[in-house]
Amino acid sequence: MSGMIDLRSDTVTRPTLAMRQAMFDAELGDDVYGEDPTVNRLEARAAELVGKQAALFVPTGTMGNTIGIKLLTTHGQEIICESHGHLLNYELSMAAWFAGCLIRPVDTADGILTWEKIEPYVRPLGPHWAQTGCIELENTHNMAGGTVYPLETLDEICHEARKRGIGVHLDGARVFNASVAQGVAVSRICRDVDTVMFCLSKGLAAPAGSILAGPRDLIERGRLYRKRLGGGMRQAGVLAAAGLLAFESMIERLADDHENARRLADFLGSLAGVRVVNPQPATNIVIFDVAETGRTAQEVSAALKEAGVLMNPISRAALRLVTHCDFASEQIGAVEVALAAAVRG
Ligand code: TLP
Repeated sequence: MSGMIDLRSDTVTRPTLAMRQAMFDAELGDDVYGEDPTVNRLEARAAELVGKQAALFVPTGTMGNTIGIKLLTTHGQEIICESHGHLLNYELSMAAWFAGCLIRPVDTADGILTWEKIEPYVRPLGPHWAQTGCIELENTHNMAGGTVYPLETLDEICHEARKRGIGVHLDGARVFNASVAQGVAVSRICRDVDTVMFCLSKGLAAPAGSILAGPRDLIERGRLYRKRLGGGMRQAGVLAAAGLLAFESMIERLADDHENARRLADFLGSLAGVRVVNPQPATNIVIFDVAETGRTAQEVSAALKEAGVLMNPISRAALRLVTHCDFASEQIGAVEVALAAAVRG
């Protein structure tokens, strides 16, 4: 919202001027015929970045996850997913609706699954059980506070899953944040997963669009699912142009967002009654609990709004703040003043 400091999400980022110019100049065609040169370039570059054979431009992260899960499962199977995962909690049960699968949630303290935690939930088909169809991982993990998978943990999960013929889908909505935080290429993070979705419209600041990438045969089937879901976007090159520019100009600067999140987490930790769930944020998300202040998260959010700062409550006790390119370090002082007053009541 204009005039406000908006920390509700990195989805609120607007395209840069250079992106708008690139959108204006984009060479276009009908993408349902495969004839939009800008979409074709975006898909090729995206596949290269994540180290997969092929990529598909989809309108949203939700559609990318929906198709990714569909490609790795058959009706009546189970999907292993961390219990605070986006797939389970924020995607209108698309895994059930479209893929016909049940999500088997696994609890963790920090959003990061390990093979040790997953293994007890892996099921063969039996007289009482649905078979595990795939494992879904979220990196970074949104509701755990932008936490990042250690590479060895990812590698072990993928290795054990592959041995058992179970696919792994990565919800990498913010995988570029993970890559910058770890100082490793996105292709290394995605090396052993079967399919990966990432968003152009979050920290990378494109106006819309996500990518689903994986083996060529799966992505070709995915193209048909995209059409079924109403995602054939015709001259989508206007959007793809912004995505292509995002790859060049918006990735390295994510480190600034991480630094701003760390500074805000430090400040929150100094406020009486506030417990920061992730006191050392690895990326751009901070979750904090205000129960001890005697105020609800909704009350704190409303008080912040009065002071010109937007943050979303994510439960009765907790709020989430997300830093991004439309939030500058010069604005941290104003946010701190608003936070101190809002939690004091
Ligand atoms: N996340 C949004 C909300 O839906 C919560 C946000 O503000 O963070 N995977 C992950 C990990 C996400 O965080 C999101 C969006 C998605 C998938 C879905 O992307 P879209 O909104 O493009 O469908």
